[in-house]
Amino acid sequence: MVLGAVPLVAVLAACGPSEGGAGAEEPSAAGASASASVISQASQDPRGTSTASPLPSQANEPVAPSAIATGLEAPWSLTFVDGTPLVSERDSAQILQLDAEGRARIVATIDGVSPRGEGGLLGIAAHEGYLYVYSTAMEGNRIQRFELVTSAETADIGLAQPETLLDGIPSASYHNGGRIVFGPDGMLYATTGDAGNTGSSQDLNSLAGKILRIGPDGSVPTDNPFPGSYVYSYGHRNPQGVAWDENGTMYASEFGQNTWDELNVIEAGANYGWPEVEGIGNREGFVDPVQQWVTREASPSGMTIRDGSMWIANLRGERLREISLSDLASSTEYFVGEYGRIRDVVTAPDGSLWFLTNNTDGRGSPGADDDQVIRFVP
Ligand SMILES: [Ca+2]
Repeated sequence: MVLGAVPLVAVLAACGPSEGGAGAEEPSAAGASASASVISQASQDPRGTSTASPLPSQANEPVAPSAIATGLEAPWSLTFVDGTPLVSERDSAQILQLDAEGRARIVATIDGVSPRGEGGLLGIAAHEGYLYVYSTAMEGNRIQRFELVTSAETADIGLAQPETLLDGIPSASYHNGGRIVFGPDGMLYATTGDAGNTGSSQDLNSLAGKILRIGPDGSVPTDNPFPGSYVYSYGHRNPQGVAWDENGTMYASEFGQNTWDELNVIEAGANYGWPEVEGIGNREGFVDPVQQWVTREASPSGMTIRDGSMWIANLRGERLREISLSDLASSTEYFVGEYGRIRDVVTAPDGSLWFLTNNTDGRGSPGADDDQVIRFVP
């Protein structure tokens, strides 16, 4: 564990453009990712620190996008601990704490992470004094929690010893799911991918291709839809975003294969169709998505709900998408092609939206400041 503050180093010589092959979280992407080097005007410091001003106390008025931090490597997930942002990096397996000047301090490197392809250190979620972590280990994907230890003097955040809550979730180079979010019911929800074995998604005895519901201590909740099982919903291919509205309705984003990416309303015990159906299929026994997109314009990952709308980050589609909760069948697009690939979007404690670019994940064309954390108020 490194305790000193370290400035972020811009990724100047990262990998060039490459595309996922068939079976990747995104389909073979001919023509994808045309321009990924447009950099926010707010981030000109060559050391990678940002000129973003301290956060305002409210976020009622629109604020143009500005970089909170730059020079991250394949950042995957963002969460706040008492207002302090933490970011996970997929391949370095590091948890980073961002300060108001955009500098990143290494909170911890998660032991036993085995990055390969789309696997590595993926989702993080802070909840009641713990940081929950989803990562790919040699033996599969796992969910661990670490007690958060914050220095009273420096406000530096640290992690205590890991407690493994669930392991052996099928993993592969492709389709690891990986988003973990606490629901309004106080339970931890985790998205898992089919790990390249499409038959797993319909197999209720497999944890692959599912949305799981887990007690904060790793127990199986007694009111889960399938007694004794973590499985909450099934028939998923590679879901990577979940969110709830004020009424407790749950939504999830999902990567399709070659044709349709999906937005689903998630109900306990329901079957979302994969691999029998991709997108809207009108087939009995399968719940159809409430909205679908062609994969080149989507590849949806993290999502959040703010002020009556959901916001979804899109990788190959290189855009944020806003969907009004009052009209789930239509959407509005933002920043198309401006920042490149986008992996996650969250609502900050002040009501602003923060998103993570993902041009260094092996499929993008990173600019000098990539990858970035961008803040704005719509
Ligand atoms: Ca489906």
